[in-house]
Amino acid sequence: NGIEALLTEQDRSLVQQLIELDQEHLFLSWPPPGEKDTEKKGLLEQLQHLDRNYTGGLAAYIKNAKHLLEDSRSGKNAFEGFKPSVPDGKKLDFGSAEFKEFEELGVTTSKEAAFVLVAGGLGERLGYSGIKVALPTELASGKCFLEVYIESILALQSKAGGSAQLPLAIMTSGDTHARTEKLLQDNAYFGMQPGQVTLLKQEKVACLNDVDAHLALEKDNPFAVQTKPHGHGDVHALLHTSGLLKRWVAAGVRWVAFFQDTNALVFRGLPAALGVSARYGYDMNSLAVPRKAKEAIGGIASLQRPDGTALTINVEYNLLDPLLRANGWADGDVNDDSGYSPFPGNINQLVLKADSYAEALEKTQGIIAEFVNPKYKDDTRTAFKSSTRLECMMQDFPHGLPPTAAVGFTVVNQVWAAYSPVKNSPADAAAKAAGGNPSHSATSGELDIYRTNCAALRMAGATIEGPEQREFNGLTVDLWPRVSWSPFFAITFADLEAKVDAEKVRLSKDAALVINGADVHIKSLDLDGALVIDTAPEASLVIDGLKVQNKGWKWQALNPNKPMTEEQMIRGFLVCRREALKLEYHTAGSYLYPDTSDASKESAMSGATAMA
Ligand code: UGB
Repeated sequence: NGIEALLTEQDRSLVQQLIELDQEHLFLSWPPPGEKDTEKKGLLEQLQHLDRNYTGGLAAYIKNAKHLLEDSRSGKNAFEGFKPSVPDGKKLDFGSAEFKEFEELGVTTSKEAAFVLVAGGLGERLGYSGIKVALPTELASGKCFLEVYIESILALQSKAGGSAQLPLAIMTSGDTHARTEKLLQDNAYFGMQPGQVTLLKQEKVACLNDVDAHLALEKDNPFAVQTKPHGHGDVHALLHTSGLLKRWVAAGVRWVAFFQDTNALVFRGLPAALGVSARYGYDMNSLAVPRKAKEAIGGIASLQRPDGTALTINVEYNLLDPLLRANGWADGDVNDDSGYSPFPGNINQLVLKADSYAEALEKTQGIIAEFVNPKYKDDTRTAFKSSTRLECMMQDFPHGLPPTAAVGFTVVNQVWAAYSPVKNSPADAAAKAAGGNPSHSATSGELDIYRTNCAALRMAGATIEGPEQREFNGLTVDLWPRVSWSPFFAITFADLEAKVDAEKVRLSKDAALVINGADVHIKSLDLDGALVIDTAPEASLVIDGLKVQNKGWKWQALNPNKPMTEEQMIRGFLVCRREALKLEYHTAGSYLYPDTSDASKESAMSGATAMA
């Protein structure tokens, strides 16, 4: 039916291969030569594209799929014969002496670190139409996730000193690539050198119609194969096939730190995790959180294989309960006396040792532990409700490591301090909260930043009033004073303690404090209202004896009858900015505020404005 005439040499070999792999159905409905040739060409191009973007090509994809679909059909359990136990790792109290010690070690370690942000997912679950990294982390400063991440890396870079530029790779997808690139370009890469950032775009993979791994054509278009995302595990193959990881290792990178798209607090825990990796030489270290039993995050477990070797790995939440029950944990996935599951919660924030990582990718070509999760029509497990595809998860990387590898975790015991992602829509968040689980919503994501900052200030000795209990989007939440500081001001506890004489700081429960500047020292401050400090990198500001009382900023629940933005809607509040004192110093110099000396009164006062 006209296929011969259309084929290039390359097409010919791919089509031949596909026919040998029992995929003739892709071409059987083609009309005679001369009809629908453009559409036929389109399908051939798409097949070439799918072939190029999977390690080993479509032939390897179909072979892997047949194997995994057979395992799934026969009900083979991926963890069959594995005996779970609670793994070893480091548990740290946020702000403790030990935490600070690891944090400082992590700062030194970060000189040889590269960073990877996985940001290929869209915010469908969240009910947000934009890319998630463009969402504001909190409304006090209005900084978006990507800005906070990049500033955190730059803050670590400037603490490391020298001219080294810490590299950042961002995994995007067809859904997020163009908008991520534009966000970076429109904002001058948030201060990074453009060459410091590499975008790696993940491609979708072909869908499968049945247990024999026949590729699925679109329902309304027989000239297009259905495709779906392959999962965040693609990051490993992309770092390998792009050659980026090898270039990093050659340039002296020793650690690779991974993080997700909407966790503004990740850099509160990541330096300490880098320190733990360096101290214990972990090939893989998961920054983890205490996990509530049955919560929809995976549990990190140590699994003894039938051959006696052990594998420390995340067990996804739907598999943990049956695995535990099959191994003598009569009640399965339940909390222990601490009120949490004994298995630390995986949050996909990983620190990998670069050389063993590169070695593992060389061996596996970056294809690590794929799985398939078809929804079967009935118990015969032969037909699917809808097409499926192979998937992979970044946290499954230990499957690529030798049994001798050192795999550990770093738990920050205070669950709100290092993990509060923005994942769920208001309705889903309310349901999670009702079930006693963290809501992981835009509301909690913002309020946990204030809570963590207030906790850090309190630990340093400040008087922080509050919190006030409020209700937003049906969630009952603690609203702490709205404190936000730039990573350049403080990326570690030691920075905070060096810059704030906390015992002489008091914030009222309604205070809002935004610090946007590196060289700012607060010697004494009494704040009841809003204060915004904005200084250029060359300006040094000391605040001493400042008492602020103004109408401030109010976090107001939304009125459902009034227009609202998507960013406000997913939070359930808006900020009514009534009055603030704004201290702005945009030119080089040393400033004191308030400055009561006659000589500098004029220049100091010119930096301060009351904002309506
Ligand atoms: N992502 C991609 O970059 N590409 C993809 O194809 C898919 C996602 P989700 P998920 O922290 O609570 C994970 O969708 O997969 C990016 C862990 O598996 O937010 O449901 C995406 O942009 C789980 O064990 O999470 O669950 C985002 O940055 C638990 O740790 C990241 O991957 C859970 O996260 C995660 O994607 C959690």
